[in-house]
Amino acid sequence: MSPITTDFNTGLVQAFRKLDVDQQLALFWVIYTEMGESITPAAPGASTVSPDVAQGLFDQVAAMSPEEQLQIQRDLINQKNTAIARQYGAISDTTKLLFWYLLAQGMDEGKVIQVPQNYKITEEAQDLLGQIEALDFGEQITLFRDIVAPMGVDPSEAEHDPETGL
Ligand code: 45D
Repeated sequence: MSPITTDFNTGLVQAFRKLDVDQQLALFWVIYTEMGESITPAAPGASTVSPDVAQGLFDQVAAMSPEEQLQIQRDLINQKNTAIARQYGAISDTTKLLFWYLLAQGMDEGKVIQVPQNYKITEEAQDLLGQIEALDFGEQITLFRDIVAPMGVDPSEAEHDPETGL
């Protein structure tokens, strides 16, 4: 099933994807720091979310070294065919969002590698942040779902990667 991308944010999704991988991660982190408190993981009606699955995936990442944790996140964005990316690709879009939320919380708690203190987002990313801030909460959620949906790889469609053997 292909993700439903609403018209209002197609441009924003594309602009987000055009940033380089580290800028995408850094911007996503800034977004979390600004909206984190308004996210309620136990949101009612979140019928398509599987907390145990998101948690299981998070636990695997949390057990890795900081360098591996960063690599995993870059690989997800780059749709590299790895074991984690295949598990990620098989879960629902809202569960993917929950997984990113858990990662961000893990960063807060010192369980996941953190953004270096002096790391700056580019003017382009800053501009995009301003546009995202101008959306209402519901539109923002839809946008983030559209951003995280295609990350990872669909295990049934991924091409063989000689490097990972998958
Ligand atoms: O060294 O219906 C750099 C649910 C470079 C519930 C780096 C929800 C240099 C159900 C790359 C900067 C809660 C799921 C290092 C709804 C360098 C439901 C590292 C809503 C180390 C609606 C960068 C959920 C790193 C929502 C590690 C709205 C960056 C969730 C990592 C929103 C960034 C989640 C991360 C958001 C950002 C998560 C992990 C905004 C995560 C953001």
